[in-house]
Amino acid sequence: MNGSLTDALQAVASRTDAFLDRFLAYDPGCRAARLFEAIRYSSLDGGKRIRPFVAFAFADALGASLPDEFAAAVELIHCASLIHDDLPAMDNDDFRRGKPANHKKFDEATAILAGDALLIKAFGLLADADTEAEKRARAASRLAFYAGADGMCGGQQIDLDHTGRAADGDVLREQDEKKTGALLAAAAELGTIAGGGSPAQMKAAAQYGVALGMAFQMVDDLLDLRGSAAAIGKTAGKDAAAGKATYPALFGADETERLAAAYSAQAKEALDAFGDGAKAALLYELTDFLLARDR
Ligand code: GRG
Repeated sequence: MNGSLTDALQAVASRTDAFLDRFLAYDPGCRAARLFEAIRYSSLDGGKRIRPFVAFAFADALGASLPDEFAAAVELIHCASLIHDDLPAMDNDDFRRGKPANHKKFDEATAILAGDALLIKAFGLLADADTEAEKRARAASRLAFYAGADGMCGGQQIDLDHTGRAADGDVLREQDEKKTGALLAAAAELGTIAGGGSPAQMKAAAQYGVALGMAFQMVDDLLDLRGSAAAIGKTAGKDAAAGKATYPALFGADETERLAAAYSAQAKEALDAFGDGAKAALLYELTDFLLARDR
């Protein structure tokens, strides 16, 4: 990946879109066409593709290429989580990525199935990835760990359990390390696996992902507080209305900004394990970019 960060992000987004467009092709005449349509609706067109970018960039930092399947698998899990997150039983949001949420465009049962199918497709991709069997198995194992009850699903449970109830900073930290940080850590680890990274680099990749996720979530909270729905692509001001514990509510907006910057710096420190910094330059830049984002 050469050129500026925005060019590199665009390149990964286009590459991921093209790969998923082929991978998710289907016969419109088949009886389950509505399910495929719902799957494509929430997987193509609209995401920033940050997780694929992180996976590609870690492989790149190790001088290796990443199988497209690794990047796509993490992104499909992310897409599945967004579909399920928007359901009435979860976060109950009518909009996502600037358009009606999956269950609004289709229906709840179809949205549940689309999320289910995407999760399964993600692991199918890893099993079939164009790389050595040992790397495929390790990638599947790490993604399962980070997406499941020890990671993202666990974080979502903590979130649900504390909605409308008091939550302190420790609760919020564990919630977001898991809910948002875990999948970014998975992306970083999968890139490191593809690049043949050392155990120390695997650990550093996880630290980068989790710290980036914490900063990301804090910025998300600030955007929810200050942003317009048009800018963030989903309902703004929803956290307060839903009685969610957020960093600005707990610590104030200024302190949340300071904490987000501190996590961002922590993510950069983890990159020391990847040499003098030149090879991981885009990963440094990504931390600043996400800190300053407005959508
Ligand atoms: C289906 C595996 C699975 C899990 C279900 C619903 C759920 C458990 C978890 C939800 C986790 C969740 C929605 C975390 C928030 C993560 C987050 C900050 C999303 C926004 O990410 P962006 O900004 O989105 O990268 P785009 O749209 O750009 O892809």
